[in-house]
Amino acid sequence: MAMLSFERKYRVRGGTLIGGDLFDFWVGPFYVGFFGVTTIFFSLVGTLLIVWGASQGPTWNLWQISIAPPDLKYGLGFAPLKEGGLWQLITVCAIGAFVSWMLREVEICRKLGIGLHVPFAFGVAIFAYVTLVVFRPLLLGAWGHGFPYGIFSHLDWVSNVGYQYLHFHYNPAHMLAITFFFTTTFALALHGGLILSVTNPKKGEPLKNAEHENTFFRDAIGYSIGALGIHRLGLFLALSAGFWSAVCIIISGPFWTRGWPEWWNWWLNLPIWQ
Ligand code: UQ2
Repeated sequence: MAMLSFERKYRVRGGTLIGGDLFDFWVGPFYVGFFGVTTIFFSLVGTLLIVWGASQGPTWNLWQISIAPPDLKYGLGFAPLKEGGLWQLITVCAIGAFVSWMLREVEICRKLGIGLHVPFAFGVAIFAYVTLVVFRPLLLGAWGHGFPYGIFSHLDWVSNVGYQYLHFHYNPAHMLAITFFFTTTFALALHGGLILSVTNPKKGEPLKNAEHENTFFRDAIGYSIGALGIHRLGLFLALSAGFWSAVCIIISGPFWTRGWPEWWNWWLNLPIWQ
C-alpha cells in the first residue's frame, strides 16, 4: 500500500498514553502502540476461549454455538469454568479488547492533533455493551442476567427479557432509542444522497459544490443545516441512539419491575381527568 506524503509527515513519535516510546511504531500501515498489543492479546485469548467453549458444547453449528452466563445461584461470584466461568472470562477479554482499541484510537488522535470524537463515539458503543453485561447484572445481583454469547441464543435472550416486561415497546427510553436509530438512518440517507448528488456528476457534467447543497435544502424546506452541522447532528443522533439503548435496559429490572404498559398509568392517573 502506497504511503501518502501526509502519512509520512504525521508518522511522528509521541502522543502515547503509556510506556513512552515502547511499541511506538508501525507494522505496515498499522500503528501498534501499547494498546495495539493489548488489543491483540485480549482478542486472541477471548476468541480462543470461545472456540474452546464451542468444543465442549453440543454443536459446531455456527448459528447454535452459545456461551452461557452463570446460573443466577452464583450471584456476583466466580462460577466454575464450564458453568458460566468461561462467559465471565470472555466478558473480561471483550471489555479489555474494546477499551484497548478505544485507547489506541486516542493515541492515534493525539499523534494527529485531531479531536477525540471517534474514540468518544466508540466509547458510547462500549458503554452500551458494558451496561448489558456488567452494570445491569451488578444492579440485579447476579452475572446470570448478562446475555449469552451466541447468534440465536442472544436473540432468544432479547425476546425473553422483552416479554418479561410484557411489551418492551412501551418502555419510554426504548421509544427514544428507536426514534434516534431511525432519525440517524434518515439523516445519513439525506446526507449520503446530497453528497453523491453533487460529487458524482454524469460524464461531461461539471462537479457541483457546497452552494448547490445548501440551495437544494433551502429550496426544499427553507433551511440548510450546513456541511459541518449535518455531521454534528449525525454524531448527536447516533450517540443518542446508543445512550438511550443503555438507559432503556438499565431501568428494566433495577428501576422498573412490572410490565412497561403499566408504567403509563401515570398518565391515566393525572388528576385532570377527574
Ligand atoms: C444540509 C447540509 C448537508 C447535508 C444535509 C443537509 C449543506 C452536506 C443532509 C440537510 C439537513 C437538514 C435540513 C437537517 C435534517 C434534520 C433531521 C433531524 C434529519 O443542510 O448542508 O451538508 O448533508
